[in-house]
Amino acid sequence: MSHNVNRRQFSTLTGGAALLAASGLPAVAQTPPVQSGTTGETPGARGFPEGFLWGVATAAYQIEGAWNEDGKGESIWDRYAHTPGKIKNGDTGDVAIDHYHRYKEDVALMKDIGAKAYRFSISWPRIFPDGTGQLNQKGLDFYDRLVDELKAADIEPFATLYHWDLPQVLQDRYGGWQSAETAKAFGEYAGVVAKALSDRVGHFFTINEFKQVTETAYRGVELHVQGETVRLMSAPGILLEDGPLNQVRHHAVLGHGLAVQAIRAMGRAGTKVGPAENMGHALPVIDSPEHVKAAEAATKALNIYFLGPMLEGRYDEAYLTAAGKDAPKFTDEEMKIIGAPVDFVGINVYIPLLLVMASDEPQGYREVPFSLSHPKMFSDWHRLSPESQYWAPRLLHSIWKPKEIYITENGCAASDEVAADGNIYDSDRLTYLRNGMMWQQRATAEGIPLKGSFVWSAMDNFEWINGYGDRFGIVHVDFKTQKRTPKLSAQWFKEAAWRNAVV
Ligand code: PNW
Repeated sequence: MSHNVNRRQFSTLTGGAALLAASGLPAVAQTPPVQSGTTGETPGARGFPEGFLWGVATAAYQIEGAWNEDGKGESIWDRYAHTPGKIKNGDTGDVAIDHYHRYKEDVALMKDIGAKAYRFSISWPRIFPDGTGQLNQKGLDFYDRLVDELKAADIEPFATLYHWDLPQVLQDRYGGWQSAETAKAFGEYAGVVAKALSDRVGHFFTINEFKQVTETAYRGVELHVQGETVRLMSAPGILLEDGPLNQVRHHAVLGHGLAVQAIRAMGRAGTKVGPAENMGHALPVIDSPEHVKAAEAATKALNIYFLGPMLEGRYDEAYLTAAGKDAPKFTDEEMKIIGAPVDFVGINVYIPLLLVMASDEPQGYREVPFSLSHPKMFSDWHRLSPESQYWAPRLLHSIWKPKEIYITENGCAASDEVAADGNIYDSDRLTYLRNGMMWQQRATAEGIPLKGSFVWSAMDNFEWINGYGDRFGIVHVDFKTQKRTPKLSAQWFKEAAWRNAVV
């Protein structure tokens, strides 16, 4: 039986393949052992530039568990998930996938599936249980051990400083991002982490997805997919009017800028820093100059709150005028901080917000509706758009010309049935990733400085308000036993990373 042959062939592969071999998945016999510093053959047109980083990503609250261990303070997500009715099935991140205790096994798994880089996030309340002031050394030690483990496995660490788990004390004391005090505290925390880890961590992301930190957290966001309206809310779950909400947005980009400054001041020389933003982008109906121009205008308009000010150091005049008395209050000095030069821009790419065509209207584009039958992935909100993996970096590049671009998240949830043989044949995720990477490959081939790409996610984890219902991992996690099993998509990832090409 080919199944057995593959297992036998697999066992001849060195080290890294062991876990995949144990899973007994078929059709991987040709997967060479992963050797550091070596690249596979690139099949012509589908190859990526040498050194392209094939990464996987996670975030602290979604994987770590150990929510109150080793001196960690409470975060707004601990509080939110502990509040009845907020999370599907009453799930919490108290244990999550127990990564805090299983990080060695998890790093070994990442090595097995051929990841060259790992984007993880640091839990602020582990480092500063009170938000500021007294450092919790035990919390910092965890990331120290994790980074050492990654370096030993030849996996490049990329650290996100804020992936939504604000120390609850800052929420209680200042109303969280409603106050500039939280932005200042974030800058201090960023400096301390950079000082401690930048001898080994060369890349820091400041804030993950500004929209979720601000709008979804302090207003809630409505999404319309296939005729259904989905309302998303995030911790702390506060409903603000327009003026205060704009101020929250302002404090988030201010926090980013203060963190950039602190990392430059406290980190090792050459440490790179940038945001990880879910960049709103528009797709042109057709790839022709007039429609692409329309997509540029629309994409610029979709980023007036965050990427615009961070990359230009100023707010869009039309935004300020339209907001009137609700416009954010700011100083020139703050705008300089917000616009502090970054080394790269990270973008999480999931869905296009608009489909547009050329227009003579002053705004420069006309919106075209997505049809009701436009396909979607497993998550309600997940409109299918492999081409976004090309258009998002391309539009980012044509509008703001950042030096380097990373796709900090790319992936999808899937139903992930466990087959009779114990494997997870996630054909939809595999197709999703393959097609997405085709489009990313096109971006690199056209000279867009896309340096690497992180699959969301390395492992199944706590999917915020959807709890453990939506699995995004390329490695399956049995949430009862904590057993990890690489899915079919992990084998695809391994082969693609090895070949440095779409396979
Ligand atoms: C991201 N949308 O959130 C987050 O950074 C991750 O923590 C999360 O697990 C992952 O994507 C999957 O949801 C998103 O509405 C939230 O388009 C909302 C959207 C996309 C991503």
